[in-house]
Amino acid sequence: MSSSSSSSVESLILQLHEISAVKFGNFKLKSGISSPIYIDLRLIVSYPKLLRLISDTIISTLPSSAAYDVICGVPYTALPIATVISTTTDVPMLMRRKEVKDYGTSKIIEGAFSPNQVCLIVEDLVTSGTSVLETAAPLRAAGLRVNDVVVLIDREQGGRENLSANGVTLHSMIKLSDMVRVLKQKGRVDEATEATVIKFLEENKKVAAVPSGPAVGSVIKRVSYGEKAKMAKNPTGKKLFEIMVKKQSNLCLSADVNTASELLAIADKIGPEICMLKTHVDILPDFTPDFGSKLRTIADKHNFLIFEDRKFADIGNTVTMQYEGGIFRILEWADIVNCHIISGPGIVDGLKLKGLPRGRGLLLLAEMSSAGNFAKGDYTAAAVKIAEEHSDFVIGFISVNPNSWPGAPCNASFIHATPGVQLVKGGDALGQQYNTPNSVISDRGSDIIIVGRGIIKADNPVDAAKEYRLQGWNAYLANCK
Ligand code: S5P
Repeated sequence: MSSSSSSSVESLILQLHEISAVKFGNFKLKSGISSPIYIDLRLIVSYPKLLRLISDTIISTLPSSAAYDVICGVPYTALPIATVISTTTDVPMLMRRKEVKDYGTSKIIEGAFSPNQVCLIVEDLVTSGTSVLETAAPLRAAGLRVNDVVVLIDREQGGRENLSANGVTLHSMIKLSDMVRVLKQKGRVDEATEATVIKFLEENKKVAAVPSGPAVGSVIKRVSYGEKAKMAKNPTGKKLFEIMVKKQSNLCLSADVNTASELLAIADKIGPEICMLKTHVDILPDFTPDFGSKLRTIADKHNFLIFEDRKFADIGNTVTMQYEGGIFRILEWADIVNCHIISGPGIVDGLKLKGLPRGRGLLLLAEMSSAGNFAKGDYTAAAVKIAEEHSDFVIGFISVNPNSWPGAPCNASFIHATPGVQLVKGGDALGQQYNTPNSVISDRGSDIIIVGRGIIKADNPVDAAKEYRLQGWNAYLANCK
């Protein structure tokens, strides 16, 4: 770093201290740990000159290797910094939404860009790198390339390493240890405070790499998919876990498209990324009797299972006919179906009568993702009981938060598949509620993410599927050591 930039960094540190953006004491951080130093950069919007100095420092100290076409600030504190950099350098800016309300009409990334452009992420403070990764994911899913992030302050708690593991190079203007040294040199803090902060940084060099994961130390160690495969009693359940291990994918595509031909085309394109493909055949106007065998051929080619999301709900006798007969003949081609338990255990007996001899598997809807649904508490517990009584046929559950179930996690041979997944939290206009892949796999203890519109409606569904797959798999690995 040149002496002029190091003196501007020094002046930056002093000014941040003057406006109380840096405080010393005892503070509880988002991750749960207590810290002797606290940084709050939200205040900088009230100091335009300082905001300009931050932006100028960033621009002048970024190495030329960090070339970029657009910039994107991590919401919310870094947005004004990114805006000033953009207006100063004339490099266009993008904005990433934190929440998406209605997926049909709004996008996660706002602004004009073209695929393969390089996007520089701007962040105010990095601890573990969580927020940066949460911004990199939707940018990458939209087809942009993310190689670098520039951050005003690096807390030096594993962010650099975690980001690097995800292909992002961290450029920091100020390291926390340098900051406290400068403040000590300039007489702003005493020796004891400096020592406490340095000791804290030494002792907390690593914060979990997982985006928005549980606090360090509270990660629930999970049974690996390989172990689960060995424990599974049903051949389809076993096969599903084996495919997940082989393909390193816990992604299920919910192929909710308008026609059978579109479905077959997307199954072939996304097939390499998924362990399972979920269908709603009753929405396909061009369904023909050979649909099942065509989809089977694609499933065998790419090694994924077919899950018809039929949500049977009738009495045992009726569902045997619905499963086997009609124009769809689901039993012929679907490896897995699901059912509600509203009608009692007889529904499982009925489906099992037809499915078990064919080696098929069943998922019980133990919870639902939609707002105000009634599948909770005793209802969920009843689903677990029925599953345990039929573990030769029931392979697991449609669940939303299995870690919250009493006695969780229940019998590890069961699979948990969770719908309502998008790269950002939010929902649609009709009650659907979304959680992120990491929160579903890591915090909520599920095994499979079921993603529909997050992939189907993406500008580039293949890129989006790759991103979901990576996020789902990394979340699994982070919990499975
Ligand atoms: O509780 C549920 C159960 C299911 S199977 N909530 C759901 O959303 N689903 C299904 O998952 C739903 O029918 C749809 O096919 C998919 C979610 O699609 P997305 O577009 O919202 O990701």
